[in-house]
This record gives sequence, structure tokens and C-alpha cells, in this order.
Amino acid sequence: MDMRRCTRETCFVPDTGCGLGHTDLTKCPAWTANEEASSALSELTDEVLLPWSGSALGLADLGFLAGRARPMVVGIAGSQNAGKTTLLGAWYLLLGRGAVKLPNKVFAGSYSLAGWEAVAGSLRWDPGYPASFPPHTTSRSGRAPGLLHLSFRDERRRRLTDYLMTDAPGEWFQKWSINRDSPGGLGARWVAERADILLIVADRDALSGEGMGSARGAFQVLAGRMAAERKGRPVALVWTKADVRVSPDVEKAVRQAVFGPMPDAREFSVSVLSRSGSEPGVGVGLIELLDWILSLHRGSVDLPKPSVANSDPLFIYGGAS
Ligand SMILES: Nc1nc2c(ncn2[C@@H]2O[C@H](COP(=O)(O)OP(=O)(O)OP(=O)(O)O)[C@@H](O)[C@H]2O)c(=O)[nH]1
Ligand SMILES: [Mg+2]
Repeated sequence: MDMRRCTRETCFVPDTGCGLGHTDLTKCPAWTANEEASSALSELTDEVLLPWSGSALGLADLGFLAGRARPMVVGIAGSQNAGKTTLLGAWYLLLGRGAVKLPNKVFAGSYSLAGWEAVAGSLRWDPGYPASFPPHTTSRSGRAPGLLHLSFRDERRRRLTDYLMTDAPGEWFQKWSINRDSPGGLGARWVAERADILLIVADRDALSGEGMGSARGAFQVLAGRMAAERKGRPVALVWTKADVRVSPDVEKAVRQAVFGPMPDAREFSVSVLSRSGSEPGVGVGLIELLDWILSLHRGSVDLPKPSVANSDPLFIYGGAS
């Protein structure tokens, strides 16, 4: 056992501050219960640490947020190299520069700034320079994805809403799409079960290159899995790398795979490369997609159109007429 560990499993002293809020660790019963740990206390500095590290959040960190109201979880599914992490990094850079104009919403901070920096650091746009991209998301041993936190204030309703965006490796979704109980796909299953909003990513680059047949097949299987598991939650088809051309046949097949079983799904196209002639450094479609996500509320279901003939509000969705 690492002698500098706290006895509480969900406490990460000395990487973070005390999970029970003690600024003086000698007063924390959980810390002092581990004698070896407390004898190593003198090695710790006097810095006041906060009880979170700022990296991508893990499950143990979620207590913070859940205290406010359950955060909205945005599950981003797609195969390896599809551009999922890049999408997250691009949003963060736009928010950080104040370049996002969202109707009625204001970016109100994040508990995982270091995590966002890690995904966005390599992606900084400079006019005239192509972006370089974040590293491949490694599987770790994880059963749960990295979670990146964003909080937005609703100007009209004066309310904060927390969002957790999943950053999971594509391998997980490949395994889960073939077998939802596959041990290698448990993290994807976690995403699929917890998400309030699901994005299914279609990688235009993979769908146009040499391996396009297998990319299309893999996408169809993933879309089928999502349709079977989504239980009425909002879904969006997100074409990434919108700057890459795809044949109309492939586009049709991808749309069919999504809209066939999920006719209410929405469709977006994003790219981190701005269109020539347009404003540099804003990419394509990124804000539209974020705006749609922020417009959704938990449990927002599409009710059928009320029948006009019936004006009694109690029977507005049709009585036994
Ligand atoms: N042309 C183009 N390429 C892009 C764009 N976004 C991402 N890419 C390319 O796609 C690669 C993979 O992007 P990632 O964001 O790491 O993909 P991912 O889905 O997170 O992949 P895994 O973590 O392996 O599952 C990048 O290294 C880029 O080469 C884009 O908007 N346009
Ligand atoms: Mg990734």
C-alpha cells in the first residue's frame, strides 16, 4: 500500500485536497487513521489544495456536481480516430476565447479545466497554421470514460446547468456495437446507459478513404446498437471532418442507418478547419451543435401534437372519444 494514501477510497490526497474538507490534515480522522500516511505528512507542502485536481473527472469526483442537480451527460459515440476528442477540444477553445455566442446561455466555468487543456492543448488554432490534433484516447483499464465538465448559466431562468461530456476511446464503441455485454465495451455501455443526449459520430475521412467499406459497416452496426439502446433519448448524427468529401452513396447509407430506426434524430456537420473565405479559427458547425445540446432538457420528450378539436386541457391528448 502506498503509505501516503488516505483510508477513504474516494480521496486523492496528496494529489488533491482533503475530500472531507480539512485544510489541516492532522485533523482529518480518515487521514490520521492511516498511521503511515500521517507520519509522511511532513513531506507535504503548505499549499492549500482543492479537493479536485482539474483533470478529466472520474466517477469518484462526481459527488461535487451531483450536489447541485444531476448533470446532463452528453455521450459521444464513434469509432477510433473519428474526431471525438477533437470536437471536445474545439468547443473548449471556442468557449475560452469567448467566441461562442449562445442565445440566453453564458459559459460559467468548469471543474475539469486541466482535463480540457489536455484535450485542447495541441489544437490551438492560429490563423494560417493548420491545427495539430490531440493524441488518441487510450483505453486505460477503464470501465468509465473521462468526463469533461462544463457549466452554463441560463440568462433568462438564472439557473446553472452542469454538463459532462464523455471522452471515451473508439475501441470501446466498436466492441459494444458488436456485443453490448462485451467486457472490452463496458465503458461504452456506461456511456450509453448514463447519457442524457447521445451523439453518433460519422467520420467523413474514414468513410471516403480506402477502408470506406469497413467504416460504413462499422457505422451501421453502431447505429443499430444505439437505436436499440437509446430508449427515446435525443440522438444526433454528427458528421466530423466536414471538410472531407464523401460520395453521395455513402452519405445515403449512413443517413439510412441513423434515420431508418431513429427518424427523430438530428443531423450536424462539424470541422475544426474553417471554410475558405470564412472567419478563420472558428471551424464549421461547432457552435450549432453545442447550441442544440444546451437547448435540451432532461426528459424532454416529443409529445404528439394536441388535437385541436378537443379544447379541454385535461383531454388535450385525446380522451376516449
Ligand atoms: N480533416 C480533418 N481532420 C480531422 C478533424 N478533426 C479531427 N481530424 C483528424 O482525426 C484524427 C483523430 O481525431 P481524434 O479527435 O483523436 O479522434 P477520436 O475519435 O478521439 O479517436 P479515439 O480517441 O482514438 O477514439 C486527428 O488526429 C485528425 O487527424 C477535422 O475537422 N478535419
Ligand atoms: Mg479520443
